[in-house]
Amino acid sequence: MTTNDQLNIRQGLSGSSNPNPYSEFTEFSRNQIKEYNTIFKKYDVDNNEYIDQMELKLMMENLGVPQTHTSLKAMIREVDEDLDGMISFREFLLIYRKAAAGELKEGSGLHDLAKLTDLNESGDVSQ
Ligand SMILES: [Ca+2]
Ligand SMILES: [Ca+2]
Repeated sequence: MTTNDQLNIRQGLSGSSNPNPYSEFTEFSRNQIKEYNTIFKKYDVDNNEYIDQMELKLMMENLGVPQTHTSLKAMIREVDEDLDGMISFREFLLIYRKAAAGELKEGSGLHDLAKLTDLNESGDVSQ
């Protein structure tokens, strides 16, 4: 394998240009990914396929856990792998991956977000 191949593979894994959440996030069922997408779309108010800071603010208010400006920025930074300051659907799924792996701090914004939008096994919102 050449260095170039390895580079291509790495870009394929972390690139967001043509994400296929079903093959990347194999720990989630198709149903779960669909439900997460429904949640994502619900809060992507301007429909540009990114949740920006303002939309995240509204989302957290809607979930009953309003966040400060600083906290919103920190939440985005934690999953913003392409550093565009917004959360793509792929990055949105990272929140749930981190939550499942226990990587989110209890009481942090992302922890609350994942908990409040958690799905049960059939893929429905559990609350
Ligand atoms: Ca948006
Ligand atoms: Ca991003």
